[in-house]
Amino acid sequence: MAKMIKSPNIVNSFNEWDPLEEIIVGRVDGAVVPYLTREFKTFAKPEYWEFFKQYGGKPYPKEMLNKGKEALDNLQKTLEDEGVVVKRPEVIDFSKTYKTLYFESCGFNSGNVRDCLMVIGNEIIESSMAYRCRYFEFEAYRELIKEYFKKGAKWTAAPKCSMSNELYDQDFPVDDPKKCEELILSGRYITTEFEPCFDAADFTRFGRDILVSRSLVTNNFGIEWMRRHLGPEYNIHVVRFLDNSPMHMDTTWVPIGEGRVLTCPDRPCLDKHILDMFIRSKWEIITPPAGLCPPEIPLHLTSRWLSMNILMLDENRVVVEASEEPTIKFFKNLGLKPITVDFKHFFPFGGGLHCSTCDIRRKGTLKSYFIN
Ligand code: ABU
Repeated sequence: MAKMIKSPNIVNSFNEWDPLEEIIVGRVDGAVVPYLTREFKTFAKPEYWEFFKQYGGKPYPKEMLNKGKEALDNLQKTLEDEGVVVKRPEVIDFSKTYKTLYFESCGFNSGNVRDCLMVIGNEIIESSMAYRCRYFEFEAYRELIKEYFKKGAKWTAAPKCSMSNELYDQDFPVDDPKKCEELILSGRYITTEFEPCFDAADFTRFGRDILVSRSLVTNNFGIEWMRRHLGPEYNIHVVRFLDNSPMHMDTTWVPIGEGRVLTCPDRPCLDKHILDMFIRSKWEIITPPAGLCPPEIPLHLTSRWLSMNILMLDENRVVVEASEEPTIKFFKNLGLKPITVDFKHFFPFGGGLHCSTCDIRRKGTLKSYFIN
């Protein structure tokens, strides 16, 4: 085995805004369109079901793929120009059909690193995930993780989901999106509590306090696993938002520095005790303008609020999609320096600037930002 050089803090990140030194930016090379399975109907936007019916199991159309790759390369260059070290995952073959004990699927893509990996301090945690087409996505990051481990990082893989039929509510009215929305608002989801499942992007890090939402892909079992795994050093706060399609917190409640958090006006926070915690601790809760998202960009899996799916380089610099003029102006008015990047062609692959990255190292230590 190669010699292990332990450099402390090769992996080090506790929040979303400390000065960024190193990051992983995803890839869409080899991306494959997921099949429109029962459970996937609740993840994909109904207006795009036809796309998934037509292309399910096939590579993404060439032009879409090339533009998606270019968007991620643009992000890499922008970050490097700002002095950030950028690492990219391995290219893996998502077109291979795989068969587990419980299901058969093709893959998807490794563009949305934020869902798969979470960094807490010097530990990299692989999510258990909940999409069958993402079952093997962790493979794309294993070479990088092994390197970080050899240099001293901690490495944990959360319990792998079986993703058997028991994980998905077999009575969920997947063909009736309106009914699904009503059920979701009443607290019933496509994912059951059969086994722990979570996407890392449902957790938002504020030092010792971590917020998490029950979503389509993160269940209470998964949240409890994380709570026990992280132990008493961290406070895990479960928070609810008014959201009929909850999927990741990074377009809903987004910290932009110590004491400032963005709130999506379409998805207000429903928990008074959480709002009180922010207000008591003198945090400003700020509403950003609506996302424009150019109409020619198909948002197969996401909302137009990808405009607030930004990446903080530190408390002054914010990476924003170049066409989101109102958001750019909004950040300037807050006294921040927007760093713009042409990134919109990544949106069809399921995320924005925050989704497509996972910060590996930020200069900072574990702190409390709240009076609990
Ligand atoms: N993966 C983040 C997408 C969330 C949204 O649709 O707003």
